[in-house]
Amino acid sequence: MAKSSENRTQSLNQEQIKSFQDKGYLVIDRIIDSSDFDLLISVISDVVDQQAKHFYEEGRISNLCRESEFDTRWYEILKQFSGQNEVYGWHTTVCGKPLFDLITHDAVLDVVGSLTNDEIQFNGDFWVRPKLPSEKLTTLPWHQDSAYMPNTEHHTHLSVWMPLVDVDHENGTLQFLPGSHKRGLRPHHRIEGEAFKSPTRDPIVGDAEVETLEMKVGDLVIFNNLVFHRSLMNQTQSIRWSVDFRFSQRGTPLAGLWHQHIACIVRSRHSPKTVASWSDWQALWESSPHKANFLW
Ligand SMILES: O=C(O)CCC(=O)C(=O)O
Repeated sequence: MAKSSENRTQSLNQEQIKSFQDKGYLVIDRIIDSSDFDLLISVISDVVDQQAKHFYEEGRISNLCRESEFDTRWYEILKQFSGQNEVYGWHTTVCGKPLFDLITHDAVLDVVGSLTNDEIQFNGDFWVRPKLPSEKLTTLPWHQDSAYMPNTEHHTHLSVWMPLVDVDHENGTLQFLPGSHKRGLRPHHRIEGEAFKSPTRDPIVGDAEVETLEMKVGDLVIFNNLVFHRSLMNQTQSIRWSVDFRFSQRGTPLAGLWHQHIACIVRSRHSPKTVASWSDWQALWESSPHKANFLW
């Protein structure tokens, strides 16, 4: 993928690094040119198109909604038969070079590299999330990522989350509790009927500040595995699409993570020859259990 020359690819400055360390997350505005998402959006749109044709052939829908926009089509298709997302995130269906090009985008790696000494492993985890209007499945409770990723709490794991449409309080953006990572991993438990584990105790202590992110396409938020965050209900009539992936410093243990088979080095100043190309990663993907295990 041609990485737009207009991207302000740059390392984080000291102030940004300190803010990340203090708050556990950092938002960076306009770091990626919105056109750099075009190929991934095209992959997603193809999946939507294939699904629409499938539902049409099954007689479940009468309108393929071909004229609809990216941020409404999937919803308009599902609405015709009161359908819903079967999964909280798309994985196998969106895996390909456009996704890998975003994971290894210079601007993304410059940010991650500023926090990992420029020795970066992609830990294999990635999701494209279509958050539908009023959908419970994709509305995540307060959580720390380490509560969902066994044995990760003693190392830093970094999530990069990018909206594919502008996000705000109305359409299901993320909220963060600044500084909440400093208290370590809190106990989480599963509640009957809920897809995601929740903290056993409310993480909002006293009048703790909650930050609600407002982000445009091209902005990025990076957060660590211990900061409390959640994603709000989408109260609009369009879809909140986003993409996220996870990284850590080279050498950080990944044993036990379900996606460790597709982890790879994506930047290294010390051992540049170990950096995976698209074809290296494709080979890992092809021989991993993921292709067979994920319906989406
Ligand atoms: O995208 C979302 O709605 C939730 C993302 C999230 O909570 C996470 O990546 O940990």
